[in-house]
Amino acid sequence: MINRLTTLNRHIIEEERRIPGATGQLSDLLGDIALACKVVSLEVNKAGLIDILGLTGDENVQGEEVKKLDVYANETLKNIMRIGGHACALCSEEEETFVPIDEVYSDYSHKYIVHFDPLDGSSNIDANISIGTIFSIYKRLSISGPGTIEDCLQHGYKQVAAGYVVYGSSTIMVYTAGRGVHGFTLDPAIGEFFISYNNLMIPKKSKTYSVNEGNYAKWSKGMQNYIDYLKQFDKETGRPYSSRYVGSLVADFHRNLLYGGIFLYPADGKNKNGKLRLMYEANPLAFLVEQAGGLAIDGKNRILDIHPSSLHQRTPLIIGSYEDVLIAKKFLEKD
Ligand code: AHM
Ligand code: MG
Repeated sequence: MINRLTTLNRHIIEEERRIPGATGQLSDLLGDIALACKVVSLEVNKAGLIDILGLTGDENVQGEEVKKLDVYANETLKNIMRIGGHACALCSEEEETFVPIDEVYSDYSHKYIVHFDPLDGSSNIDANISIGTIFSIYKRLSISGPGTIEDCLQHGYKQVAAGYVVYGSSTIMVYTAGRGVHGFTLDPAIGEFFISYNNLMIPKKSKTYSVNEGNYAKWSKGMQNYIDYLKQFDKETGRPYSSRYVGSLVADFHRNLLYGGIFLYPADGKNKNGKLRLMYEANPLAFLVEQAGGLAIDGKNRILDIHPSSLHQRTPLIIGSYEDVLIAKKFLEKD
């Protein structure tokens, strides 16, 4: 039974309290991320007004530079986490390399590494389509000082927490700290996230697939055969499937998490490793989906087991309902 008045902060603190020896730093860090996303949410909601109010060009009415939303989101997350003092390195899809943070900024032991995609699906902003922020948290390996590249390049299975915020018809934050997946909806009037989903589980089998089918001609035979299979009539296996593709990973993933579904961004003739990023997109969503009883693979292997060799590494991503991903794997393994 959910207590409807449970706020995100209270939930995070109660979750961490159950871990022996926990210091509360992870709770604080998740709180910092939530705060940054509230700021971003406010700005996302104002995005459409920029043209109407004549705020285009280089300066807004206060004489401040009007920043592109993805740059704004990146800076907001970086600044809030730097001041928060719990991270020793920040890795962003918008930065060329990781941003090391010195202990000088912190009264705490700044023991975490955070990877984030500040504004995923940003090409959708002008069309008022849902976009999102994705984050992933690791413990540092080094003992002290600013984080190192080795701290930043850890396997996905080492994540201690991950989540996303979707800026849609409402703003929703979904996170896991390794004990289930929980979702919270922002009440914009008071600026609080309230629990809306406790222990989310993704349906084991679905009737929906999400893929950019315009790439069909560039796919492998196995991938083409799988999508053809989903479109054939077969009552027993629930085919044909419906197709749903927003083109914002967070939005497609969130819908599939709630209703069941399989999302695919495979390798193709042009993009040998697919399009999506292992550290900023695939790993955090893979951690979430596994916690929710689903599966995430690159076609053959589990996403969380992939050895990362660079921060911006790409990977094919097949993610969603457990049984659907297993069926896709059978097709893709034949390639
Ligand atoms: P981005 O991080 O530059 O926004 O790109 C990632 C986005 C995902 O949100 C989405 O799933 C995918 O790119 C869509 O790609 P495509 O337009 O090729 O279908
Ligand atoms: Mg992205």
